[in-house]
Amino acid sequence: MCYRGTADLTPITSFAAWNLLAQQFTRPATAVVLLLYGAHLMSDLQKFFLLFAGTISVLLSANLARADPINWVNETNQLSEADFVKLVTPLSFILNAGAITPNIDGEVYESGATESANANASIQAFVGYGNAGTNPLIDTSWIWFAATWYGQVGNNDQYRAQFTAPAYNGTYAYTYRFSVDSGSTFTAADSDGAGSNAGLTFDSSQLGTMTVVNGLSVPDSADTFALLLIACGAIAFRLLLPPR
Ligand SMILES: [Ca+2]
Ligand SMILES: [Ca+2]
Ligand SMILES: [Ca+2]
Repeated sequence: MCYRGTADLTPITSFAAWNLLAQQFTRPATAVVLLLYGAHLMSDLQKFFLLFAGTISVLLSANLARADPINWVNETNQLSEADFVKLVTPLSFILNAGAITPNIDGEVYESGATESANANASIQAFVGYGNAGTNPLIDTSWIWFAATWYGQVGNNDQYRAQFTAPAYNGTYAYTYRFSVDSGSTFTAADSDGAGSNAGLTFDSSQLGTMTVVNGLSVPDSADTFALLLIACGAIAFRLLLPPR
């Protein structure tokens, strides 16, 4: 039996239900549970507690708050900076907490790599979101989801992705990032174009806006913060918590 909740410990029957309330990453059986949380919550560590069943190790570490570092190359004019990247559509949407987003499309142009009418194996695309007003180039709490090649738009390659909305009401920023060197480096996209082509810069104020409703309220203070994670299997969570 798995549980989630705060005081009531409402039982849930599957991780699919839990997944509606938190980003869940399936891990191999017997893996440890990793609770990943934003660095801004470190001082509130004592506010968390975990309930779990089965043989699970729980690790809480500041180091775990950070995903694998992303090597951003915006405004470097390195060859590996994508020539042109853009969050195309939509630029905003409203949805329920835990719902699946609309299709989100982005485009990339890299000279010699994207022109042909197919995907280029060295190009990777991800769509991600973070708290409104944050900059994905410096905010490691952003959560990213792989996108798939969707089609050819002139010389550009178009990518498409969806993801599960977070549990907390509020506004979030989202955008694309692209790699033209098989994931070694990434170029962040914005809605009016970024990359190494002339006149393009990445602007964290030109991102998509996702508004989440009918979900959990943002805690007013650390004192009102309660249980967020209960696990009953070999899983790892990453919780994205809006700023207070
Ligand atoms: Ca380039
Ligand atoms: Ca192509
Ligand atoms: Ca721009």
